Amino acid sequence: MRASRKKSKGLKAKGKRPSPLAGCADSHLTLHEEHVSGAEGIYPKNMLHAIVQSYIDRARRHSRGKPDAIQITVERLTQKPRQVAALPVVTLKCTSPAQAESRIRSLLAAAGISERSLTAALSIVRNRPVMRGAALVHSRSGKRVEPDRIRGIRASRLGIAAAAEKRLSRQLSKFNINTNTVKEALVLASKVAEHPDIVAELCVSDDPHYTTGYVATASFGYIRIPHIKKKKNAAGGRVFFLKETADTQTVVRYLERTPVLVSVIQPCRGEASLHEILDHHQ
Ligand code: PML
Repeated sequence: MRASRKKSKGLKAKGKRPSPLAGCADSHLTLHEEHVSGAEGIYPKNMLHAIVQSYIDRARRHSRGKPDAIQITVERLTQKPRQVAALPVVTLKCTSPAQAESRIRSLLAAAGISERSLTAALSIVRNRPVMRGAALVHSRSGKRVEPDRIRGIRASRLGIAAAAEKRLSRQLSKFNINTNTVKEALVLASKVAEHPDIVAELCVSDDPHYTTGYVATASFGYIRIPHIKKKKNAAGGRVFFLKETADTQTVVRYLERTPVLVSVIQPCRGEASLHEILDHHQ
């Protein structure tokens, strides 16, 4: 599901022109539209009607406001989804964007990401316009290798099995974080981390009111980072760090085309300090 809205006339009234990149990042958007919300999943055929209805309801009551258009695409999978486990979830103790940056540096360095790659990634998630998809950055050289820097890579064909979602909801409820935003980000991060050539992911939401981001790796799990940015900041994005030896096309095909279904849930923890997370990992 993709919901979009015509851009407000405010831009014109102030004599501003939209950035030549704004709105082009999503292939479904024109220069005059902006993204409101999006979601996807993998479901059995008999749930189709209920799911389409629930996506329409979600699109109509998103915190970013009412959409002018809701597009829903239904696709039959021709390949059985690969079943994977969700990454374990933990929330890093963090009280400010400055602390978040220093902790992200420590976590990503421990995951094998070089200073140069980290600098490239931070500039991607802080700059405007926001890419709709993710950037691919080599984990040592910091080289960007996504084929289209405006569109980026859209991790797609992913979902969570109904029983696993119930278990996940129960776990997340213990820590008051049982929301679609957390569950969907976790499903995406779990698909991404499953690829042997992806070393880590950094994500900052571009929602100006959502200030929790995450770092995810196969071995650390899904580490939520509160206060990753200041409120009202609409910058954000995703960076997938690749091994230098990765074949970019193969990774992109996996991310965009291979169906992956989360069917196992690992234990979730509450808050932990950086040291607890690093020690837990050893
Ligand atoms: C997004 O999809 O916009 C990013 C969501 C990040 C969720 C982080 C969390 O709260 O776990």
